Amino acid sequence: MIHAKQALLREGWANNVRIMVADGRIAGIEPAAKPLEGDHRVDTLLPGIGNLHSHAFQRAMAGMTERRAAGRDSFWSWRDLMYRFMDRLTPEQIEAIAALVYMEMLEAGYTAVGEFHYVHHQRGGLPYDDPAELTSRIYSAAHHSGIGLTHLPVLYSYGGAGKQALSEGQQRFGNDVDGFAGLVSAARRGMTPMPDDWTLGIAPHSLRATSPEDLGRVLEERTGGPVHIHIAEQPKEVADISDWLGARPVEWLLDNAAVNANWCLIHATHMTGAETQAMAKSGAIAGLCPITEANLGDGPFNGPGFLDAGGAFGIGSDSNVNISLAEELRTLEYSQRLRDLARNVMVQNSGSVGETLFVSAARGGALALGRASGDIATGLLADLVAIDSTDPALCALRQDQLLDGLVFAAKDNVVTDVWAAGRHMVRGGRHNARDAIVTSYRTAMDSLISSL
Ligand code: NGQ
Ligand code: ZN
Repeated sequence: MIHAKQALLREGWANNVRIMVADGRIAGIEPAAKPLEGDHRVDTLLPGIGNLHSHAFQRAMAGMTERRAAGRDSFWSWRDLMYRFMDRLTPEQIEAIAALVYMEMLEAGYTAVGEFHYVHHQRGGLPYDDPAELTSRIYSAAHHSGIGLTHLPVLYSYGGAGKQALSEGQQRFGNDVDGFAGLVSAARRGMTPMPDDWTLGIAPHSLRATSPEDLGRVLEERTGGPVHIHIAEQPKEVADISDWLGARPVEWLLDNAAVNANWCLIHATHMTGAETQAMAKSGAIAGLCPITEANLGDGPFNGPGFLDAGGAFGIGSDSNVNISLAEELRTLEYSQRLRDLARNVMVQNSGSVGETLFVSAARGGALALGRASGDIATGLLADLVAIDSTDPALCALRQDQLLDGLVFAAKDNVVTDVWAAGRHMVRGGRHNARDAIVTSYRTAMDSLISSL
């Protein structure tokens, strides 16, 4: 049992709340209750947020691509460096990095992650003896960390729009539709002994890395679970897809696939007004990754247009250059303010920006991850985050200002406790297995750096 001085329930704030947890789910909620002996007592309880988009391995190159070379650096020059970095990674290193990443996510208040997993093969493109070797490594890391996993094996068949061959740097990603089907089956088998709250989806990497025929086949063969795809992140991608398919990426996808609330469109940065409205109407979740989008120079999302059309969104840490839930939400709002020369943009009509962002991202993230969570409500998974409202950054705030404080004024160290499907992984702001995970990570980094 958990007792919270205050909790943000589906219906809104409540005081002195006891939460019953059984089999990883919220079994009962009792407001205006006294704590009983044995209860785990926290200050403020919030729904946990699902981080809907991660490439875990990229965490280990954070800080390595922020140095200007001659000429103009761009998303595409960053991508070349990322390919070179990725090329040497061993399965052991990939596991150690992912464990660190998932631990950091939990400590930041994320309770689940959508791992958009596309490094499948050995250097040069030869499959491992077990073609799902690297999927197993992600599973081990996630299991060790306790995070809720939505695993998204990626179909990456071509090097660029128009079925270009994979480049040298992309050999480790490549699968045709049959290879991909084998990988998904293996990923499904591998998930059997894993926690019940885990889910499997699929992820055609992007329109440029697949083809209309291949995409049609994988969608036909899919047996459920969410579908994630990168889309319209960069102007060049929009131009390449338009030249090839005769329509802009979001426009093409909405016209050619049965896009609905099982879909998560990652980035969706460069859309026309009409695309923005059509995407919102489709029910697809916008998978926004504001820190990475800023880091890579992608551009700001059309927040006001999407919200006006009733669109749903969640957040992802994507390249994992910095894992911070509050900063992710803050960057989203600030990107809008900087573009629009306005304040308090990501909320329709009136109300708290921080609370709106937090609640929307919790619900949108759960939808995108195919996870029965996103609120504190009976029957949902016990994905819960406790923060300390007595922290100096928050102590002067009223209840209805608290999440504005969390998003705009506090550091992630206000997070005290985190439960993922009832697994109590963070206490006193520290992950239970922090020391072991950090030690393995350092060992992995030593071996990696000496191999470069
Ligand atoms: C990714 N990153 O999948 O990690 C991509 C780059 C690619 C972003 N789109 C890789 N931010 O495009 O091949
Ligand atoms: Zn991505």
